[in-house]
Amino acid sequence: MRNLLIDQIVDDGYAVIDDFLTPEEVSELLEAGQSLHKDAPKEERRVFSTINSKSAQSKDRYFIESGDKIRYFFEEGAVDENGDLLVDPSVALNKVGHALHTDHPVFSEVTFSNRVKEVCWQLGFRKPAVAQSMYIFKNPGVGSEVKSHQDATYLYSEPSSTIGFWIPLEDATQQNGCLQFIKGSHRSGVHRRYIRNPDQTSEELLIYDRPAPLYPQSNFVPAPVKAGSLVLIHSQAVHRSDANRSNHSRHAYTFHVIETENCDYSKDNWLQPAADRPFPVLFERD
Ligand SMILES: O=C(O)CCC(=O)C(=O)O
Repeated sequence: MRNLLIDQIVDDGYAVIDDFLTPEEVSELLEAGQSLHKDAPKEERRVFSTINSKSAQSKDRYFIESGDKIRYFFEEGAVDENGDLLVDPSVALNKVGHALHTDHPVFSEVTFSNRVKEVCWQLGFRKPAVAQSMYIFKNPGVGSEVKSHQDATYLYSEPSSTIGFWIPLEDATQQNGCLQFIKGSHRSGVHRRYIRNPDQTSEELLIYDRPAPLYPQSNFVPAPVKAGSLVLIHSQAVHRSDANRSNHSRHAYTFHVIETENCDYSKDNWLQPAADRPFPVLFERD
């Protein structure tokens, strides 16, 4: 029997499942996400930007140590040079990561749900594990662009196995910055990697191994989706999202699943499991 989900990912590099979450689940996750800012730091606010290398997280231990914690990254336009907020705290965050799937009960429940396991099963995973999770805000006014990238740049494995699960909690439209893809780009290899800097004397903890490739905007197709849909993203699919130019927020919950059987997750990746906290496994196939 043909597996339509796999066919779509093989053809396009991504697939959409409508109505993956119930409206009640969407509301619960949205409410949890909207509350996250209450625990954000009130000083030493860290900015997350995929655009401006001056404020790049690569120089920041706060980012590299966030793999097994809940940490808060602000929008560049939300914080002044003294670290003071320029906008209301409820709309100031860019994202929260990278262990909501283990450390926050609401996000944990959906990540380890039978529905997610079923999708991983359908995709042919043998021993899938969740490497990281993020709540992405893209609030109106400050929600910034996410530059073109492949997830394999950050979560490289051999063979290529990572699948991104991206769930909008509000309708994602072209106006508020839905995902955009270069269809078929997942068949073009990994274009660059973001690795732990082998030069221990450098102040930069993380570096790109090559300059960013140029992807013409005309190659991208938008993927507007309703709240509660699931977008599955092949690790080599080139994707991006625009800044939010609407009056509506575009919150999303996302996590990444890797194969842990007969697959090498690179030791150079920025995200490494702590010695006492391996990436949690969803199931093991006999
Ligand atoms: O939410 C977005 O706008 C971008 C998310 C994304 O590209 C990712 O998680 O890899």
